[in-house]
Amino acid sequence: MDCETRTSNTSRAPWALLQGNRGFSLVELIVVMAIFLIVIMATSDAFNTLVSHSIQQTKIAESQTGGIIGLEMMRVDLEHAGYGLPWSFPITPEYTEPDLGTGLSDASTGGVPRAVHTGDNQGPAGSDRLVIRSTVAGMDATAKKWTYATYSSVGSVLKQWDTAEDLAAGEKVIVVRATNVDGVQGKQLVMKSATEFSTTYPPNAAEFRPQAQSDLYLVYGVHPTDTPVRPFNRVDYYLATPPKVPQSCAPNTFTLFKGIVGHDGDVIPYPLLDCVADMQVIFGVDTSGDGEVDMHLNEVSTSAQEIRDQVKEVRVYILAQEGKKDRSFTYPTQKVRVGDFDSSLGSEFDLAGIGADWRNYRWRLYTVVVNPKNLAN
Ligand SMILES: [Ca+2]
Ligand SMILES: [Ca+2]
Repeated sequence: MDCETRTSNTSRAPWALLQGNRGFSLVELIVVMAIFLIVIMATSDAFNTLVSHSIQQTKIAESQTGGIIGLEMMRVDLEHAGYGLPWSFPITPEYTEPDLGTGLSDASTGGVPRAVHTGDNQGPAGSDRLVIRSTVAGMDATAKKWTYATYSSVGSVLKQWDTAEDLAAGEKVIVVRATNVDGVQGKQLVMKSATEFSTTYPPNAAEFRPQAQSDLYLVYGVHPTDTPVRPFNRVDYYLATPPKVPQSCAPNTFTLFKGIVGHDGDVIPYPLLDCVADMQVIFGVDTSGDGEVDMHLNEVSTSAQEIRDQVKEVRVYILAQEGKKDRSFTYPTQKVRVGDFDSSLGSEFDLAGIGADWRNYRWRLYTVVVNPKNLAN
């Protein structure tokens, strides 16, 4: 009995069901297929929306340089901001920087060089001037070279890469001593005197050689021939009226320049983009020390160390004309936000300042967004 009951119990449910259903009718099949189709379409729609949203968000975070090489150069210089800069001096050096705007020279105080900052709204039409310091901020190959020296009882040992990247005899270098005190890293400039803060490769003078087994001296190329007048290189990005204004540019626009601040006292300007109405810089800073940006500012602190510790993001906004004047075209808005986040950041550019025909130009906002990786290295 037990056995029979069990058999009937186990057999009844599935068998009964199967016996009752000989198959699906065509109508049922169509209905089921229709439901499947709707479900697939709904999920793929949702999926597409998700994908396009995430692509948009990535784009927002990325730079929009429109393939303009000059803006790529700016991005690269910003990425290298701070590279090779000394963080401290054993004695106050006497170095020089030309006066290119209020508060833009670190030499006036013999100060530790700031990696990146701006002359906020100091340029033409209230534009910003962007200042970048590093050893690589130059156009020549020397500025991209570096090596390190370790102690030896018979003189220092200089690392050779055995490539074209090796520093050559006669190139001008600075030497920075890497320090680590209680786990806190530092980079102190090696100096002979207040005015002798650089040397010629190879750095064989006793003052520029490691003094002990534990010493690690970093050697950075600065200039191929000129004795550096400051222990770093510097480039500025700024708007100015070029010697010959392109005819197609709207009135009251400027050219974006990269200016290499030379060691001979000259600034060599390289034009990057014509017909620019405004350039604004915004900094994303981490004031709480958790690595995440918690504040955006028009200008950063005057302390080199705070800049090194807190600047996590540099955003540059450039409003420029695209193409020629077009009588048949009407630009929709008179005021353009050259900035982000809130109205106090960047500028609200009034195109009416360009002239009566501002509507007949196509205005485009370019953005360069960089997370500088060399500030604290
Ligand atoms: Ca500004
Ligand atoms: Ca934070």
